[in-house]
Amino acid sequence: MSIRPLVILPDSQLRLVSSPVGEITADVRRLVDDMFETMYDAPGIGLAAIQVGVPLRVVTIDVSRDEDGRAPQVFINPEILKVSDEVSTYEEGCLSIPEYFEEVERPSRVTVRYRDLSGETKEVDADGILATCLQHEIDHLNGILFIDHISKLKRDRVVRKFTKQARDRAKGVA
Ligand code: GNR
Ligand code: NI
Repeated sequence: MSIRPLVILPDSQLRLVSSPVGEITADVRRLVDDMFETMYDAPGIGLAAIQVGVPLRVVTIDVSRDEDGRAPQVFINPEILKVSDEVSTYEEGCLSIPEYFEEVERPSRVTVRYRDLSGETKEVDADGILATCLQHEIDHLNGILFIDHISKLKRDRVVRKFTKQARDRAKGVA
């Protein structure tokens, strides 16, 4: 198991549409292990494979807030089948946009079909933070970031800030 480096805004990899997983190979299982290690280390409640530079439709989530009662969940090729009309607002963050948080409105409940690590097809009805997290992660698989759901003014501001940070780091400043 290893912690993999996170892909950070404005890296264009974050705009890729990830490809479906075919067979669940040893490489896919290793990717999932490393995603959990990377996610718990960060720490975060969810991670999409593209955030570690792998453009595959793989998501890890653990919304349990308890280090001793971990509840890791893997979603391979997840698809949203149904969303509620009711919406909820959560303050979202993203490991690819460190230390930036903003409120996002999304459907309160979603039905998601996915494959688990044994390749079995499953469905889950999610609400609360799991519903929000699943939508945030499935957006990543489609090259969409939570800042795409906020105002253009706020989005342009945060993209500019991260673009400058990347430029300064490349130049060896800060
Ligand atoms: O750790 C994370 N927290 C979070 C909080 C509110 C809504 C979504 C998230 S997901 C985020 C980790 C991440 O970037 N996943 O892609
Ligand atoms: Ni994210």
